[in-house]
Amino acid sequence: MSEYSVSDVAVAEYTVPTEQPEADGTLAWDETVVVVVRPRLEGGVTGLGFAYGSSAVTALVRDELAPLLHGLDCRDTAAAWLAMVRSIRNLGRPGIASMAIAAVDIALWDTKARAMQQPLHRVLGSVRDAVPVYGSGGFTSYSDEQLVEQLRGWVDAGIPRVKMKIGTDRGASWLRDVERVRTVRDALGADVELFVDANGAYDRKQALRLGELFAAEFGVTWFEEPVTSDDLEGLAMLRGTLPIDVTAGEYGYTIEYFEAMLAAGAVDVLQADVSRCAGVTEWLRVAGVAAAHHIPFSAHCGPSLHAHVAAVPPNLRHIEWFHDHVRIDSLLFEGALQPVDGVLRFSDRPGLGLSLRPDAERWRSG
Ligand code: SMN
Ligand code: MG
Repeated sequence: MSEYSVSDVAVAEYTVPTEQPEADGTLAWDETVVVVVRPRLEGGVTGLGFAYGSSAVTALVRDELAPLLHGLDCRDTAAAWLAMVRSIRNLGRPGIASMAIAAVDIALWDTKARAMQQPLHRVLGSVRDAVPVYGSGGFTSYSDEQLVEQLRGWVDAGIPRVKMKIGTDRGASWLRDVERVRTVRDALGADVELFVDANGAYDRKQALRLGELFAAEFGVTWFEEPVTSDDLEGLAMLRGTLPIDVTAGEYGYTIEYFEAMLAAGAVDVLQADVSRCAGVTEWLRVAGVAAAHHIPFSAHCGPSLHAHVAAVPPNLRHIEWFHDHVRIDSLLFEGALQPVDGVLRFSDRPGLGLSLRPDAERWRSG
């Protein structure tokens, strides 16, 4: 045992209701579950990492993964990651298991950096000292006034790119989508980069027609999940036809998933979520696979989880400043970075730089 050996792992679950019911094209929700993992070392250092998910993720972390860490050297993140992946073989890697591993892996990387008294991006070895963000929200459940107010708020705060949800009613209310995109473009002016996210709501030809319209009429430059991410052929057809970035990847949990998406020529920009694809360890590998295909890389949601790791890949384009997660960061943690002039710059705080707020207990759910 050494000062770097894990002596204990605290696991806690927090459930934070949304301010109002939210929806995109294919899902509605009114809360977010956050699973917080805090490894403590023999030398007294305590780290913090987390992932989003459900009580099933909490149970898997607490009952199956945390026990694997006892006595492990926190610097051996690759060994810990491998042990966790091997342990969940019969549970299946995608989905809950990958999210649970992510929470632990992120926490271990944070703990390692804290033990070294370094910000995580220093331990990882960054290529940039600032990471661009794009504002993301614009839920289909919003009124036009709420939609414009939210997106304009990010632009007024110096963020020159914003994303809104389309695909209303699983694509059935596409005329409403057109009017909402028109309303946003008219309100924000021509200089703002406007992204849209259909969450897989459209069929191929519908996505083709709407993508051409959004590009020609409203200067949309990013079309996320125009069809389901499972339709690699459809994504590749749209990518080959539309004059705007076709993007996907948020439902990638394994490196093989991302390679299949890239090999199919399905995206112009690959997205990956460190809280889903089994943590920092795998997210960086995925960035390398995207680079091998000469494809830009974008971090999905979780801005405080991605800030430091996003400093590393040369092919990184931006981080998603996702409304729900920005709000949760402010309610549960101290130390979350705030964008200035559309970028996140690092503090000298060790690790991810986060600490649990004393009043976070009000959201405790497990
Ligand atoms: C999204 C992310 C998280 C929750 C709901 C929807 C969306 C996005 O796909 O990319 O922001
Ligand atoms: Mg999305």
